Amino acid sequence: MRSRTLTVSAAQLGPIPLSATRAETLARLIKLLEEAALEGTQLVVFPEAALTPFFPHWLVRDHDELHSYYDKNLPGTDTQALFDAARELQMAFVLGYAERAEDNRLFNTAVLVDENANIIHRYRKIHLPGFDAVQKDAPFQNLEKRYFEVGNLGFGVQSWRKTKIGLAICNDRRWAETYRVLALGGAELVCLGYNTPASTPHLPESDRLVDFQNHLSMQAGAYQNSMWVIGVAKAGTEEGVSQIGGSAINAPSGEIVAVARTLGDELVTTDIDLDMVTRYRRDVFSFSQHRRPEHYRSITEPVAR
Ligand code: CDV
Repeated sequence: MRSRTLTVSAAQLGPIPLSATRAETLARLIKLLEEAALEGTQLVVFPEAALTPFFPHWLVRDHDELHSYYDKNLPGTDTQALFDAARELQMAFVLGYAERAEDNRLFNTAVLVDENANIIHRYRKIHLPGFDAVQKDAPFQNLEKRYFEVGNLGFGVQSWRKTKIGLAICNDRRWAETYRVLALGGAELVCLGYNTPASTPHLPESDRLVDFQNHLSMQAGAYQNSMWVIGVAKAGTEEGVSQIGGSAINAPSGEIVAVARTLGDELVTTDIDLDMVTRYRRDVFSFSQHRRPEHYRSITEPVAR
């Protein structure tokens, strides 16, 4: 029997400066789609907030400026070209962006768009890091809790080309629950984007570990849940904040099979064998045979000695 394979690309982006027009940013994304098409890619994954600079890194005082970072209609007049290019190339993609929902609520969102440019799945970020209030003396802010609501769609799974796909966004990748809930929903491939500063103002001891912890989270999630995980960075120095790269395609074995080498726009392409998910789930990670949720409880009282 032929194994199920997909050709996938992580489309890492370098920084998006405040001075960039939407047309300039879109041209970069379309160029990556075109490169991916030459490599025979079927699914391209773009980072978190791929249409704008990562504005939670500073306090935006001006109301109009703040609201210019959110997109209400997708595709809208200034994103249509990306959807048209993808349809032309018959390429599916995952795109992270700041969403103003129908009811004007604000979310950090990712969508899965099929090769005919139809949005077939939407995820709104659940684990929002950072603060609601400005942190005085911090070299940069993380105001995600100020600018976004906690996602209200749960961790859904969508079938596309016989593959069950789940989405997550940035900080979600550090939480075991993200992968486990998606795996319990049947996800075989998790696509996520991130904007991760190279330093952590409130935990400087972790600065030397930022790249390691990025890969550790995704490799562990992939292995412990027998899934493919594609993690894609917005990298480089954006408006004074240095962000890590390291976009990686992680196998159900926990291995990184392809990784970005730069901090700029870079395409990382590989074939992924989806039957590897089935093989791992039949063996060491057969949830039905070996997982024992009925025995999982916290011991809240100290054990008498
Ligand atoms: N955009 C993010 O969610 N970034 C967080 C940082 C702030 C720690 C991350 O987990 O990478």
